[in-house]
Order: sequence, then structure tokens, then C-alpha cells
Amino acid sequence: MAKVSIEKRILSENDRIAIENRKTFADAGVLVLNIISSPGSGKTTLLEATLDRIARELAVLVIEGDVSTERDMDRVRARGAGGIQINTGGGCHLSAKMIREVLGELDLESADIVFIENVGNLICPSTYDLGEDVRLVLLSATEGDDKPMKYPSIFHEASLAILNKTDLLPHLIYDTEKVMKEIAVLNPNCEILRLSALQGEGMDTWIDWLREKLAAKRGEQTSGARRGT
Ligand SMILES: Nc1nc2c(ncn2[C@@H]2O[C@H](COP(=O)(O)OP(=O)(O)O)[C@@H](O)[C@H]2O)c(=O)[nH]1
Ligand SMILES: [Mg+2]
Repeated sequence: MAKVSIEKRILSENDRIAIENRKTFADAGVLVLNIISSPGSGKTTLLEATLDRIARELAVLVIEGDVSTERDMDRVRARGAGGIQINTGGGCHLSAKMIREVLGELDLESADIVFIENVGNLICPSTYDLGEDVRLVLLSATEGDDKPMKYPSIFHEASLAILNKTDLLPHLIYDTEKVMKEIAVLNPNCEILRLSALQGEGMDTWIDWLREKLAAKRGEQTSGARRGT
């Protein structure tokens, strides 16, 4: 009982800071995506492939969450992103507070999109709002087709699911339709894209999706400004 109430308190504290983060992001006019997946499913590869397609025309910041090392930050920096690495030192997820602590070091005003690569796992990061616009869950074909029902919480919370590593499907026993149906049962509002971050299949649709989200966000900002909100 005591454990439950402490967890509730931590979560509501997190939600309060997430609201502040969301306002900071909105004031700067940036679109923010929080990417959640198991280690190795392709978060950083997706960021690299995305940067290759948009970094010349849009200013992209990445907040990299990992237990240790700057390895992922080095990878995205090499593809044209700015940003910052957060090392949790053992923590299994990023929190709104960790994001707030680094915001002062980011030039949000000049940015168009902020990607947050969360610490790799499908469980802990799912309930921690960071103040993002889009919670994105990435699943890769090599993880098996039974995962949505085993880790329902992230699918309840996500607004986009990306099924990655489609290039490997010919070599695997993997029922894509089953995965898509299970996600739809858990969350009918969750959009689903299929792609190969490494080979490029489906990347154009993802980039179009991203551009539409950015345009929609800017539309909201403009109409909000006109209404004086
Ligand atoms: N075949 C294939 N491998 C991929 C794809 N995306 C990522 N990988 C590989 O999966 C491994 C882990 O990728 P990484 O992006 O570091 O995963 P992260 O831990 O989620 O950031 C690397 O060896 C990548 O090259 C893909 O679409 N197809
Ligand atoms: Mg990574």
C-alpha cells in the first residue's frame, strides 16, 4: 500500500513537470517525439535515417537517454543533429524532471523537431509523460510477433507504432497482420507504420507523416496565437 502511494506521488510530480515541459516546447514551436522501444530495435538507426532525409532543411535536436555512454549522441551528431545525452546511471527510463534539467542547454527557439530517444525497454518509460506531442513505440521484427499483448501499457499510451526491420521479414517467422491487429485492439487510435530504417523501405511515408505532424503543430500554434492563447 505504501509502495503504491509513493509511486502515485512520483507519477503526479512527473505529470506536473511534464505539463511545464509541454508549455516550454509549445512556446518554442517545436514538435516533440518520445521514442520508446527495447534495446536494439532500431531507435538510433531510425533517427540516423530520418536525419539523412530532413537535416538539411529542418533543425533537429535529439535528447538521448541511455544508462551510460554518449554513443548514440555521437551517431546522431554525425548526421547533423544538435542536442544532448542524458545518462541515467542505471535508471530504466527518462523522467520529465530529467528533460527539464537539460532544456536550458538546448536552443529550442531555433529548432523544428526534438526527438527524445528513451532508455531501451518497453515497460518503465511507458507511463512517464515527458511533455512530448507524440509517444512513439518502435517494435522490430526480430523481437517476435507476440509483444503488444505482453507489454500493453506502452500501446495504450502511444499515438504511433512503427514496425521496423521489414527487410528481415523473409528470414523470420513473424505475422505482421497479427501484430497490427493486437495493437489496434489495445489502442484503436494508434497509427501504425511499417519500415526498414536500414534499407529505406517505408521511410518516405514516415517522413511524410512527420512533416504533416509538424505542419499540424504549427497550425495549432498559429491559430492559438490568433486566439491569443
Ligand atoms: N536489418 C535491419 N537492421 C536494423 C534496422 N534498424 C536497425 N537495425 C540494426 O539493429 C541494431 C540496433 O540498432 P540501434 O538503432 O542501435 O537500436 P536502438 O538500441 O533501439 O537504438 C543495429 O545493428 C542496426 O544496424 C533495420 O531496419 N533492418
Ligand atoms: Mg539507441
